[in-house]
Amino acid sequence: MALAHLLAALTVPDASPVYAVGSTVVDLTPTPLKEWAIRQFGTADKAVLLGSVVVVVLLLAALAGVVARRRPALGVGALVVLAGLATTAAVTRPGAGALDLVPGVAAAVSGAGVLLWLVRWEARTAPATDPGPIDDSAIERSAADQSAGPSRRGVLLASAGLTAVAAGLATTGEWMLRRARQIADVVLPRAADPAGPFPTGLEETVPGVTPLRTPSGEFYRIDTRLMLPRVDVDSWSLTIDGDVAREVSFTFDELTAMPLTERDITLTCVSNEVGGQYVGSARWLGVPLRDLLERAGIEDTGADQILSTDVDGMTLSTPLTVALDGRDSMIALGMNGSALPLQHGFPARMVVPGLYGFVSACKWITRMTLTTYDAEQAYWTEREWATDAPIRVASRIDTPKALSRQEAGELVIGGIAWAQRVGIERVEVRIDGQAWREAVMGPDVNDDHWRQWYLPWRAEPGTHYLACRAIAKDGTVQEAVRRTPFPSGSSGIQEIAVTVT
Ligand SMILES: Nc1nc2c(c(=O)[nH]1)N[C@H]1C(S)=C(S)[C@@H](COP(=O)(O)O)O[C@H]1N2
Ligand SMILES: [Mo]
Repeated sequence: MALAHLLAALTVPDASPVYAVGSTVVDLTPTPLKEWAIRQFGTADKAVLLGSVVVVVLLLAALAGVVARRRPALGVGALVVLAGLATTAAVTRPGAGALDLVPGVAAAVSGAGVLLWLVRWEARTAPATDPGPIDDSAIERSAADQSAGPSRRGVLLASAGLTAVAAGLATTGEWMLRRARQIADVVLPRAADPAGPFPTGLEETVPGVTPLRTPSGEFYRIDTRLMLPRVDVDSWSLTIDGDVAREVSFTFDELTAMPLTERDITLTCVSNEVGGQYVGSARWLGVPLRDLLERAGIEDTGADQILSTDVDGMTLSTPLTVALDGRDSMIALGMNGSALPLQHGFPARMVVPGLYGFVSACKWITRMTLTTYDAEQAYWTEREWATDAPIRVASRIDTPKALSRQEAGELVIGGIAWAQRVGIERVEVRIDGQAWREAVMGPDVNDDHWRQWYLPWRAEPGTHYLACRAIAKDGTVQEAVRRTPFPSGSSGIQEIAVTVT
């Protein structure tokens, strides 16, 4: 297993028996059990899972060893079956190639070899029933000792030595894998089309308001993965295929060599509830989607869908029109001045202003297939979510917090509002069901970016109900009708209660 882990580090990290079996366990675990594990172990869930895989494999291998002392063929067979299962887990991953066989096969061969060697060696140390005539020459005696095979102590030493070698191999492999995951040394060129200066946000003056730009470390994260993929940027590429004039592929270096666009864009998850946290704003740096599609040639395409595939075969659908209607759709390589963090899609992801993430923001993207919605369906489409899912006009109260206690006096009600593609004109606040009052607006970064707002409030003692609604630049008023996130995004007015004392 240790040798396989090291070989995986040198070839395909995900084909390491530990990772391959771990991922398969995750995939086969029923959702309720998965959620229980995430609640129980939090961010340690990954370590607990991988640790369990190692312990279970060691126990099973020990069992195979015990069996092998009496029936070597059976013991070795059990070990080969174990390695075979890990190999199967590795090669059945989407996108797996012939190289994925290497670690598992190496585990089978080296495991079987080592076990046979240990068993044979131990068999030869079995105490001789008839020591035979004792020679009186010391030299001859020591020679006889050797031909009788090694001592039990020798077998123990050999086992300890093997364990040490294995630990060394595994540690080296793990160290190499971690090193390969470090992406800090990816440096991106400047934008040919920069975003321009970024205004100072209200967070400087209105305590409790969401900052105008979300730091990458605080950006919400939504995806189906329990373990982040480890993408080797040197072998990664992005392919455009399907209904195009010519299939094209881009390496990371080829993408960074193209003219890059930089934009401040607010992303939103369709699962965001009214007043929820699944929304974030960042400065994205990337290649315009249109430039990439033009390289593939889409003049005569009959496609209406871009089917994006990530490194693990996860698919997201995006309407082709968003690449061509002039909005700043891009394949982003950078976020807030650095390469994409691993959890936000390193090395590349799609960013489309105005569409919920599940129909646009494919992280760890490797392929864009031009096709039709009739011909092929993406992951969430198969699960009955909407295919055409523009982000609804929405606003959120950040301060004061719902159900909080405040001291009577001069308070400030503040928050954010978004209407990507159109822009936010104004926000209105309703206190205790009275008439809507206009809030003071923060800087207008661009129409694809959220806007901060606040309203000074002289709070009298008692329980108060605060609500907000956004009005977009085209006059659209945030909808009051209550919708659940499924299937095309939540709607409704957020109203919170606060106690003033
Ligand atoms: N490969 C992949 N990309 C994905 C997802 C996913 O599960 N897998 N989730 C999508 C969803 S639902 C959203 S809202 C955005 C969230 O992006 P973030 O995690 O960077 O905020 O990523 C999208 N891209
Ligand atoms: Mo989402």
